[in-house]
Amino acid sequence: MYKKTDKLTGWYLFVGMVSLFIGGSLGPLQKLEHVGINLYRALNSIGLASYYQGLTIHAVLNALVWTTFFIVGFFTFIIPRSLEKELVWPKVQWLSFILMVIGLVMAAIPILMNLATVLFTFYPPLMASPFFYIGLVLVVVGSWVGGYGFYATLVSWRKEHKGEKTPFIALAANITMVMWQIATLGVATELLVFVIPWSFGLIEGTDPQLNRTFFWFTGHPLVYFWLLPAYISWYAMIPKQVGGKMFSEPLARLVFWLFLAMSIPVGLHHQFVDPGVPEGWKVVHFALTFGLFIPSMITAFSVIASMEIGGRANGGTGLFSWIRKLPWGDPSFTAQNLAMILFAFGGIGGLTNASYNLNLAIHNTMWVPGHFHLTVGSAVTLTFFGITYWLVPKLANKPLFSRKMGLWQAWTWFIGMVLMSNGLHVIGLNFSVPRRTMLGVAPYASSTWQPQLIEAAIGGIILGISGLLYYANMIGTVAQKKQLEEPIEMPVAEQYHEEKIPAWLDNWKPWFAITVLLILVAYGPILFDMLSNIQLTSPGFKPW
Ligand code: HAS
Ligand code: CU
Repeated sequence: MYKKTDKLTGWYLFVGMVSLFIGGSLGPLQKLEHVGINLYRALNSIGLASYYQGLTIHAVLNALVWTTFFIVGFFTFIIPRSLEKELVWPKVQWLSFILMVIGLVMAAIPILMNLATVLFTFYPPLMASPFFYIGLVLVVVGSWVGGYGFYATLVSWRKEHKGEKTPFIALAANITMVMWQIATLGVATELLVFVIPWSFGLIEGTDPQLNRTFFWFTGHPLVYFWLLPAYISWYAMIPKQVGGKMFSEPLARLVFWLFLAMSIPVGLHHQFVDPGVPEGWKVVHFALTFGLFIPSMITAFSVIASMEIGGRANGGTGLFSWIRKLPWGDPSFTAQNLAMILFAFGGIGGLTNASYNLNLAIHNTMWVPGHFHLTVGSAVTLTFFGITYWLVPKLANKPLFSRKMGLWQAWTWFIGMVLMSNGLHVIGLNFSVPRRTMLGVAPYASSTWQPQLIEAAIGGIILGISGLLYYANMIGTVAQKKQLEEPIEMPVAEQYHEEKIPAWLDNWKPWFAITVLLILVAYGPILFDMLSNIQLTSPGFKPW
């Protein structure tokens, strides 16, 4: 069973991993540049024009491509298993993959030709080649098409299982996909209505403020699109891997519904310093962002409780000694647990960002890359690595090449990230050191920044080593001759208490209605206002 779609999952993972390899390789170079060691010159001969082109490649491939390919591939694997039913439209899933690959190639060519050095936020009035934007649109549309196949499978399952509650993993994955499809309407509007016609010269100017607002309509929920698949693993798979049980399934479902409802109407917390956005609306988004803190805290509580159940079942006692009884020799668990610990700090930093007045101190400083390397770079990426430590052996039908190497990888990622993010947070907060800047040649760069920049560079190099360990292990796994002796199954945790799932936690309608309502309240008036005062006046700029 699932043979055809498993192959597809393998392809998604392959493209995602290759992208991360290329994008990730540029990371240590950035950190070295900041301490005055410019290795970009060496790459000039192979066509890399600048630090900024490198930064665009780094962020587009890591944050947009690796994540999206991994997530759609992971869902292609977990949804059928959770429903115990093959995906109903396997050809549509393949179409999704093909569209995403065409989009990736289309976006990659202008980036590599230095025609799209606009970083991953592609803020107008920076103007890239239209093919860059069209490529991104195709990647998103491809992911939507994948989502249609998932919904069709879920609908068909529900018809066959009238009166039964949707299994948690399938429900959570579908909620994530629906959230993503609503969220991406923002960037779709930005690109299709404004930016693409403008980059083709069909309309003369664009409205940067309006475009940014549409961008962040998508940009914030994007981070939960990355995070929620990791949450699926933490909630529903990790408890099984540690010999525990899921603390409370109703609570877990509530969390996913809350993320559906609240991920989108908070985007203005990325625009606190934008002058064209009325203060009152910033306060609304600030308050909703703090509301969103609740499902994350429920997650922290539930996931730790589930692990505690496992630690105690393995003979652990005392207030904390059960932690020692967790399977620290298993790289899949260790990677994900270290990801959680880093996320606790990333999350606290997120709340700092969301606090309107504190944001004024850290916006556009190195603090922000410090924050998102703990979140997307750790909570998400290190969890995805942890998942691949069982998923790739399963797909390849071969044992993991080296558990030891996997453990070294997880710990070096953890140590590298602690050093790097600490350095970045400190200089961002204390000295307002700007992000996205070639500090190595900035005339205003101060020697007082050096200790933390060096700390961050050491962290970056350790992360580079960790990345090499990961890829060596993955290649070793796939390339070896050994076959699996015992089959690997997707870990699915049982419930701790045999709780009944209330009907309202398995019902799309009320949650969908709340989602639409919150978006209308938080974005309706402001978008109406911006559209009524639209100023399509800005020409495109290509400063690179
Ligand atoms: Fe963020 C900027 C606010 C979460 C990613 N964020 C960014 C950017 C990225 C990003 C990429 O309000 C930069 C965008 C750009 O280029 O400009 N963020 C938040 C808030 C949260 C948050 C309030 N961010 C994320 C996640 C991301 C992500 C998740 C990616 C996956 N972020 C902001 C704001 C900005 C921002 C502003 C704009 C800054 C500016 O001015 O530019 C919250 O969702 C965080 C809640 C999370 C927690 C942590 C819960 C802990 C858990 C683990 C517990 C388990 C443990 C294990 C500890 C409160 C669930 C224990 C172990 C044992 C062994 C027992
Ligand atoms: Cu955000």
